[in-house]
Amino acid sequence: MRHSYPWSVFSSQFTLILGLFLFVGPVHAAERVVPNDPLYYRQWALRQIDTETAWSVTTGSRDVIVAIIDGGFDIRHPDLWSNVWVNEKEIADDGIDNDGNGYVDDIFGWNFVNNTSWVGPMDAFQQQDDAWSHGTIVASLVAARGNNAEGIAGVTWNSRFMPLVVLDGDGFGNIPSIVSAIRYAVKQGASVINLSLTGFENDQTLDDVIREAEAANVLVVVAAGNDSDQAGRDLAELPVYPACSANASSTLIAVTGTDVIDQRAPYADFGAACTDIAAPGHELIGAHPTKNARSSHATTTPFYIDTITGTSAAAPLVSGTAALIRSVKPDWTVRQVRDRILDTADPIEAGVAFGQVGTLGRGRLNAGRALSGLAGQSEVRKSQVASRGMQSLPEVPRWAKGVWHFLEQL
Ligand SMILES: [Ca+2]
Ligand SMILES: [Ca+2]
Ligand SMILES: [Ca+2]
Repeated sequence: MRHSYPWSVFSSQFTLILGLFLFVGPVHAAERVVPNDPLYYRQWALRQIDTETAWSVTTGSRDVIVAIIDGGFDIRHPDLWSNVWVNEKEIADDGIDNDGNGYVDDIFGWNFVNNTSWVGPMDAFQQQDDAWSHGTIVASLVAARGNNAEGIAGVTWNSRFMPLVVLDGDGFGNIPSIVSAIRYAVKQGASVINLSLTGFENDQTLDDVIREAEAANVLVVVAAGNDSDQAGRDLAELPVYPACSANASSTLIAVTGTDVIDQRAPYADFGAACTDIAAPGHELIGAHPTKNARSSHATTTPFYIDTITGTSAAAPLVSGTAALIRSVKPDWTVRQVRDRILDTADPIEAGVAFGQVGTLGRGRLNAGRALSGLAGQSEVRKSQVASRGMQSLPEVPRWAKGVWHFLEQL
């Protein structure tokens, strides 16, 4: 099984022009909530899905946990560390499985590749430098801490992510690891699972565990995958899993990618039977593993990277939106959350190439519409204004002070 590839690095010039365009763009209406994160102005994808309206309803509950089943994670990243799930029933580094869940010292999740408690970025042996950073990037798109005057904002600012490693440093993994990780996520209290990975094997055990997740009211969001061919893959001809699994039409949400003008992103797979929705998946900015997360990358690692392309980036936006919904509607079933996300998508068929109409799901994700009207907005907003300074949150640790921002050097 291989995670969704490729991410590609496009010319920085294009990205800069794009950022400038968005920076001078919309004036924010009063009911919108805008975070103070310095790189937020580059997060065109969040504007596209209208998270500012969604954030006027909720910026995410700490009680909602999104399991990110992916490659290794830099959980010490300054924009991630305060949103990492912690297994409070486990004692770190004592060699004992304190909570009796079968995993020794699983304080921050588990590495199912090496069967260890170390969930950090893993070594790449095939020099595919984007694979080792994949988990960090995906986690940040879902749940980078918002409004902390640092880096970017995740779709949910405050919900926590559970790091579960199933892909090695080259981006490869196997189904038993993924099945175990899904079971772990369900048992440890995740209510959303993000799978930014695909494979060609249609496996019954994977189908079964996704159904187990639904039975436990855990929503599974998956990437539709990318093809190395810029044209993307027609999933009707060559299906990938779990996007095209037997669960696809009811239990999980399979996500393809779109660009800034709501056309299918380069590389993004498509197909009526295997895609439920589209979300921005081209030239996104996300957190990148920090220098000390893996020493061999010490000279080449910015803290943020703005050339993330692929359905691996699109799926986390849906997972983050699901986390926001679950923050205000904790009692909703998987079906209710799924229907809400699909029913409130923006139609994009008009701009889709002839022959691909109907192959990008129900439309492009709109988090603002998905959240609108779900909670007593005035009360929620009042508490958000009060916490705007985020004084109650833990301080940025000493080691993370004075971080070097690649983008600010441009
Ligand atoms: Ca344990
Ligand atoms: Ca222990
Ligand atoms: Ca931030």
